[in-house]
This record gives sequence, structure tokens and C-alpha cells, in this order.
Amino acid sequence: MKRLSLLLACSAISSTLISTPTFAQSASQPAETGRANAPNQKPSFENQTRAPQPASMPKIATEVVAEGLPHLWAMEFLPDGRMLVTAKKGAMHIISEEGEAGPPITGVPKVAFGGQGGLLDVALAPDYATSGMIFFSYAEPRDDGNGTSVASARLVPDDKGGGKLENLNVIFRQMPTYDGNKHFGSRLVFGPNNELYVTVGERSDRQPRVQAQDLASGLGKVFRIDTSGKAMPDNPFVSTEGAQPEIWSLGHRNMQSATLDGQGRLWTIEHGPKGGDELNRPQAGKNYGWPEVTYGVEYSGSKVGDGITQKAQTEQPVYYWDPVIAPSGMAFYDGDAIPEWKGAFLVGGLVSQGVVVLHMDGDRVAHEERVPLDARIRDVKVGPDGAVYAVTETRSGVSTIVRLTKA
Ligand SMILES: [Ca+2]
Repeated sequence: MKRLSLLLACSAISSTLISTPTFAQSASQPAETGRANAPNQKPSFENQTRAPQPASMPKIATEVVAEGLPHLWAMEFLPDGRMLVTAKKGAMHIISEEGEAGPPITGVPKVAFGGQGGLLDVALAPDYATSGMIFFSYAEPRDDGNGTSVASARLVPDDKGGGKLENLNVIFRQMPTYDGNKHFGSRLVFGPNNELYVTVGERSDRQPRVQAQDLASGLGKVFRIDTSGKAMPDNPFVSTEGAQPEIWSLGHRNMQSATLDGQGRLWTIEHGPKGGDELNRPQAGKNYGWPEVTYGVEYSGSKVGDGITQKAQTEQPVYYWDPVIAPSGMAFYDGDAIPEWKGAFLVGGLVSQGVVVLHMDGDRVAHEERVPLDARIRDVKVGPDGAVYAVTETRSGVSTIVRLTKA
């Protein structure tokens, strides 16, 4: 009888689900109802894609708190409640509590602006309140191309709403250099032991992208370094001949989302191929498959490699999206202002034009909720007030910051 009632419950919504494999466990409809790009690919466990929406979803009110900003890439809250933002063209600004951008902070190094390149993520050092140290990533112009680099500096705010960077140090360079303008990643996330996770891309083109599987290459990896840029001594490949010791995990495509969960563990979301964005919890030394094992298809519609979605010695994504959301920033919600979201991941969607809320059950996704915002979302952060702040962008290069609260 149970099985029959599930079938009946699903038949009402089946017209929108014909193109995707589903496990008929819940009568709730998934948020995603669009046609899959790889309709014949099967998830390897329940709720690995198109998880049902939660039974009750909060009504969300939005308010623009800053507008007319340059094209932003990342945002962090400073301890005094103001926001520190990176502008993709190569500037940093402090946004006042009234929503006004201060003058550009001086001392930002030159970035390779163009395509997906520019000034990328920023993270405050765990001891920022006393040290003033920040870390940021950027597409670095180099002699024979460019690559993602990470710098540290001391942020010295002034009394005019601006400031300067002092003691600038480029602490890490993704190698090899490549002459392209795509798939730089990146996100910077500090772990609980002062270790810095750096997520990058594999530079997209067919020739470099296979290096995501190569431990001698820094393309398509998560790195784990100390604040001076050195490999953490307990990294998985420090004793492997020829491997880059900074590598934490391999087989990634282009990770533009990363955050810690409530237990201090790293989670990432990468831009996949067409129909292959994926959520992972990267673990030491593990291989996440790209470009040999993946969901989705090439942009041309042809299969990626041999079209394999599962393989021994590679990790299945915790979750994947087909069609893609095009993930940007990501945050773990531990606030009280929106109780329904407690313990969920909040993910910005460039293509899905809103915030994706992933409700977890242990290390699996139980429910996926969408908050449409009618704008490409470039970053998502939880504010000191427990509200959620989303950075929007337009193709023409203007950003706003929107505050999400429970209506
Ligand atoms: Ca993968």
C-alpha cells in the first residue's frame, strides 16, 4: 500500500519530471523542474540530485542594502559590522553600514582582469581582530600567462572609509601557469587549526584540464596551506614523490564555492560541465573524478570522456545539479534569524539567479529549497545579525548587496 500511495502521489507531478531519474520517496516536488541535459544518467543514491523541497519553507523578505557598486566577486563582514568587498577589476572597498562604498583600498596588486579572471575571494585571518591580516586570491598576470595566486596583507583602514594594504606577500601560486582566461576558481576558507584551504580550477581547456588528475600539477585541486603558504605537514601527499605537497584533494573542475560546516569540515561546490555542478566534502587525498568521471555533458552536448558517472577510486558527489545552478559563494547557516535554515548550506546561483538552500541530513542532502532573486548571485554570507546577504552582479558589471530576512 505504501508503494502504491507513493506512486499515486508522484503521478500528479510526473509531467514535469519525465526527463530525470528520481527515487520516488517523497511527495514533495523538487525545486528543479527543468529538463535534464543528461537524462539517461542515474544518480547513485537517493537525493543525490533533485532532492524534494522541504515541507515548510520560510517566506523571505529582501531589501537592497547597497547598490551602484562595481562588479563585486566576494564579500566578508569586518568585526565592526562593515563589509569588505573585492571588485573583480582589481579593487577592494569597505562598505559602510549605510551602504556606501569607500574609496579603493590602496596596495592591491595588479590582477589579470578578463574572462573569469580578476580579483577573486577574500578571507579574514582567524586572528584578524588583533592582526588585521587578510588573505585574498586573484588571477595573477605572469610572464607566460596567468594563474591563481594567494596573497596576504595587513588591512589598515583610514578614517575616510578607505584604507591601505601593508606587508603584501604573495604566499602561494597555483602552478603551472597557463595562458587562458577561464577556471581560476577560487575560494579561501580557514579551517579550525588555522589551515587555509584554497580552491582553484583546472583552466577549462582540454589540454590543461586533464591535469586535474595529475599530482604534479596544481590544476583542479584543493590546497591546504599555512599562513605563510607552506604545505600543512600532515597533508596527504607530502611524502609522495613528484606530488605537490600543498594538495589536499584532486579531480576537481572549477570550485567557486567553499565553506566550513558546523563541525569545521570543508565543503565545496564546483562548476561542472553542462548538467554537472556538484557538492563535495573534500577529504584528504581523495579523487573527485574530473574529467574522467562526472555527471553532465560537454557544452556541445557530447559526452565527457567516456561518459562515466561512477568509478572505483573516485568519490561520488554528495549532490549534483542538472541543469546547473552555476554556483558562486556558499555559507553555512548557523544563525537564529531564519530558524528553518539552521544547519543548511546557502549557495549563490549565477544561472539559477537566487539562493539555493541545501537542508542536510548528516552528510547527505535531504531537501533543496530555492529563493529566487531575479539576479545572478556572486556571493552569499551570513551577517552578524543572522540575516543572509547576497551579492548580485550583472553582465555589464554592476553589483548590489541584498539582505534576506524572514518576512
Ligand atoms: Ca566529481
